[in-house]
Amino acid sequence: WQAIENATGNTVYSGTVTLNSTQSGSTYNLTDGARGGHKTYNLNRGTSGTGTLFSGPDDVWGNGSPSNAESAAADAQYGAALTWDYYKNVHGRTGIRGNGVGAYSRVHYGNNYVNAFWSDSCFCMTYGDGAGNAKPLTSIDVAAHEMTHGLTSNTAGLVYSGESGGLNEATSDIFGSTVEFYAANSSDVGDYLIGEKININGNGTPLRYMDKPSKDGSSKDAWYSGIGSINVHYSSGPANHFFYLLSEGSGTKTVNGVSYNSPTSDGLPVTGIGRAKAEKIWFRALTTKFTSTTNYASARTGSLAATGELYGTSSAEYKAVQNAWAAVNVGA
Ligand code: ASN
Ligand code: ZN
Ligand code: CA
Repeated sequence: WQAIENATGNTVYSGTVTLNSTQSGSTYNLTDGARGGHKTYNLNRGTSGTGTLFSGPDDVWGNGSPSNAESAAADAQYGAALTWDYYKNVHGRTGIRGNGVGAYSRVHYGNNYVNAFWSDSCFCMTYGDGAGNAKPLTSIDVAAHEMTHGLTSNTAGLVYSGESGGLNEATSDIFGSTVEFYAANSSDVGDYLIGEKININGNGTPLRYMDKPSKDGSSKDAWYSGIGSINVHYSSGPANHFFYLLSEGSGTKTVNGVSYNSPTSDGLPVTGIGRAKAEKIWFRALTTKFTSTTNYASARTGSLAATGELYGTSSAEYKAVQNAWAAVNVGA
């Protein structure tokens, strides 16, 4: 076979994109030879096994409509490629395990399945097609969220319950958003919302909001004693909120046309240091400070240690990390 680097993907969410494929005789396969051999398979509504590798006589994948089985595959392959590129180019990590080996994606899982998930056992991501008005779960932020669960498993190993579970979920939302910003194509300008394109609620609202997590009706804006006993997708709130505040600061702000209004639990303003520094801090904390049992208090000390190494303990960045944690009620 030979690697082809100008395949066309007509995605559901990201418009027309360039993908990589491989060619074997007259057949093209959705295999990305430049990114660890990452592949996308069709489960064709099944719920087990690997499915069938997307392949065909032309190198055009999908037509943009979810009714074409290849369209969601193009999104999944694109999201995985962007996530690979983001970790490699921004954080110097090649592949989820840092060893250059790709994972794989499975699309069209089950019937009316409104979720997506990472599995450590298959080292793969799986996407449902949604139900009712909900669309395939293959937007970039969701793809990067799921793939980041693989990264977390292979680094800090944050246990998926209690406060560490909330931090695990927040890590996936944080990098889900930063990958979306990294994509920067005309369809994906980047925001601090999760799942705004998949219509998971049926009314066009996102799944989660990082500027003010409680906007979803369930997530918490700030830490409290006992937050470790709620669903990890809601106890993620304070860390998502921390990351937004650290990046953009408190109060009102418009980024890429999206308006945010981020409160602080201590009533004191936070001045943001920009997403480029905030993502460096969180990645360094995740990969060198956090452990399986890290809770909110130790996420604070771990992120401060990472910040001290990157920018010094007398830096404006260090002060901003202290202030952003205080603003979500995680104190000294
Ligand atoms: N999509 C969900 C998540 O990544 C699946 C789950 O609950 N594990 O968190
Ligand atoms: Zn998750
Ligand atoms: Ca988003």
